[in-house]
Amino acid sequence: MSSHPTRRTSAPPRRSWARRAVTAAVAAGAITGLVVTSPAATASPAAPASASAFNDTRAMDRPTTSAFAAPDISLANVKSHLNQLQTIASNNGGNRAHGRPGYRASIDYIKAKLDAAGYTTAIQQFTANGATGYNLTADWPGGDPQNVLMAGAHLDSVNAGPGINDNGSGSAAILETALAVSREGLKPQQHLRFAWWGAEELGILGSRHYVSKLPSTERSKIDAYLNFDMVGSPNPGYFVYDDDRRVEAVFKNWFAAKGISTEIETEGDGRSDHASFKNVGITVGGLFTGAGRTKTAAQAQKWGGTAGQAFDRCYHRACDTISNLNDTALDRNSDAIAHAIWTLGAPS
Ligand code: DTR
Ligand code: ZN
Ligand code: CA
Ligand code: ZN
Repeated sequence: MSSHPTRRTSAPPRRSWARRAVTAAVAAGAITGLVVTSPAATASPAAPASASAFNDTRAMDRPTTSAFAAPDISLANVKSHLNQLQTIASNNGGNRAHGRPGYRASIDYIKAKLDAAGYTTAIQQFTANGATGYNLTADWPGGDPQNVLMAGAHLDSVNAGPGINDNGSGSAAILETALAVSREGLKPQQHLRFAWWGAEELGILGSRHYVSKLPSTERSKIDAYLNFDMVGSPNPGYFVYDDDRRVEAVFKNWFAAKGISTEIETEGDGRSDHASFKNVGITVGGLFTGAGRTKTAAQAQKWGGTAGQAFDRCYHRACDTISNLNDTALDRNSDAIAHAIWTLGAPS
């Protein structure tokens, strides 16, 4: 989506936990995060039931060790989902756009995977530009219903093409992360909710509809919304949303531990579904590998790739196909997403 929706003028009230957590995190030098590969592996007493991951600073200070690391997200599995989305587009007029059969088929593919993995799924319908749109939510049973961690990605493409990087990449990465939660039998403190949005390319309409229909009592339960829109660009950059220092640190520290430098996402405001949540005062974060902007020489020096060329030369074009990906970037971002879910979800 390239337009910029109107944004709130007054900064919405920030959660007190965010200030406490940021203070603690900054004092600790960095958030290393608590992650666990399975409930049995939890090596420490569970945090008090009332403490959510966001205000249990002990969890955030605990070192990330192999006993707590999120599982590796299989690049092969992520690409298998992307091959399915490519096939869906190829079988439905070449795209997965809002109002077209390829979009609904994409929703049905993802929903079936999540139903089989034990998620509680729901499809929310809405109308945009005279056509029916669909949002898919998937709740992982358990966790504190008063403290929800959301991760989302828009599933629609533009009409021009299959939208494999934009945004099959984000959709497939969070799908495989959700399936990993199920395979690991994760028991997070937070209640986990994953979401796939419709009609983002028309102006973040699906996520805007979802938030507009969410009662304020439900909105207040969402501790953070993490957005993943284009995470496998062929000439990739590594950008981290800079809306919340604590959430940003979870991502930045993960990349730094792998020797990968990141930049803050500067053009992101209003440019994707996180804006729907930020506009109502919900903490947001996310990752991005770049769209139509050109990679500078300095960026090519640190990230590789081609200076003077767009991060994604096929952005919003028919050539945004299964071959329009950088596997290393897709794999790294998929693993970073899992790390964030395990860390911010703070297994109990
Ligand atoms: N809005 C996305 C592409 C996009 C452009 N800039 C940003 C920044 C952060 C996230 C996404 C984007 C789209 O075309 O779907
Ligand atoms: Zn787009
Ligand atoms: Ca991986
Ligand atoms: Zn997008």
